[in-house]
Amino acid sequence: MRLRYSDVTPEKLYLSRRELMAGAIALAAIGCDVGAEATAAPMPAGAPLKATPNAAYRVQDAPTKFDAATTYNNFYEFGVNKEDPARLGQTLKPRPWHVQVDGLCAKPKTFDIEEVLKVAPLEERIYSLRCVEAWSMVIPWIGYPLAALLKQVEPRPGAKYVEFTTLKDPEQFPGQKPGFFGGTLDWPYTEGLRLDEAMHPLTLLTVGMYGQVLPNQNGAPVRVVIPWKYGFKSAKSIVRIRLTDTEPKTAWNKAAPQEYGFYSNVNPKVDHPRWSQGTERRIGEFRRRTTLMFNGYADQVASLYTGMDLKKNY
Ligand SMILES: Nc1nc2c(c(=O)[nH]1)N[C@H]1C(S)=C(S)[C@@H](COP(=O)(O)O)O[C@H]1N2
Ligand SMILES: [Mo]
Repeated sequence: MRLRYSDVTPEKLYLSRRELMAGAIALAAIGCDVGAEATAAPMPAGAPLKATPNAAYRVQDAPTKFDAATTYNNFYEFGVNKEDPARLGQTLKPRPWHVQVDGLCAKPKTFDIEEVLKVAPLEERIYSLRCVEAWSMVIPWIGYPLAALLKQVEPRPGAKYVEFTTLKDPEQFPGQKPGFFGGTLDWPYTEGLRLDEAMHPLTLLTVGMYGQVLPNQNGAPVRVVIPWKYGFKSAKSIVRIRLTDTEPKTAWNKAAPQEYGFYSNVNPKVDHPRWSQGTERRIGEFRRRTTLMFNGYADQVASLYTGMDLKKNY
């Protein structure tokens, strides 16, 4: 059975807790215990999360329906189909949770997730997420610049890259069990950015969306969102952030190097070997939109790549 949250229109993004509980009860009533399970945990998915809207960072397009943003997901730890993460996501336990921040830094530290939430004021930013599969969504994320967390550990001058690692635990992520489809990706999922990309003010350490705690299927309890790069750079359910002098290996690059490079900037001029990247389908729409260079953030980020051949560094 496919898990469905109650339908939410873009004009009505901010569900009250009462409405969410009603949704959970409705799910329980149709024989699905996911809602009940989630409400038993501390900081359950669906709990309201306060954040100050940051008007400097909001795309003008209408946000994607909450229902679509939480039922059409890529999260291979739960399966390869878009509906798998919502259907199977309840096995992930986002509390207790720790994030180890280490590597080339003066003050390596393991943060409890409650500490992570308090490193900087939570902001709401409306970014689009453009998947390499040529679809996109517009999502009101909640978080703060990753730079704020990285500054706390004091990166050393030799640090040139940041590696993100997702939790590896087949008990929580059925997709990591051998025989499920264990051969698809090399677990744990890892991703990486150059340090200047990681420190860029657009790079958001993300703990919520749509006014609430991040649902499991969207990468609870903490993920990154890098709005000018394809969605797969935005690693979910992060347990480690490591500063390094060497370009980190990334899960998709290891799986298919000719299709997924390290940089993975949204670039309509560089086709995926199997399809065009020139257009995209916004989830909830039928027409195709023209994909913009750097997903519309060229003014802010193009200077990071001065002198680089972005066809070679795809
Ligand atoms: N750990 C992990 N992170 C991941 C993925 C994944 O499979 N595992 N999929 C990526 C891809 S391909 C996309 S498009 C986005 C989807 O994020 P969303 O489900 O919140 O829209 O998550 C990215 N982060
Ligand atoms: Mo993606």
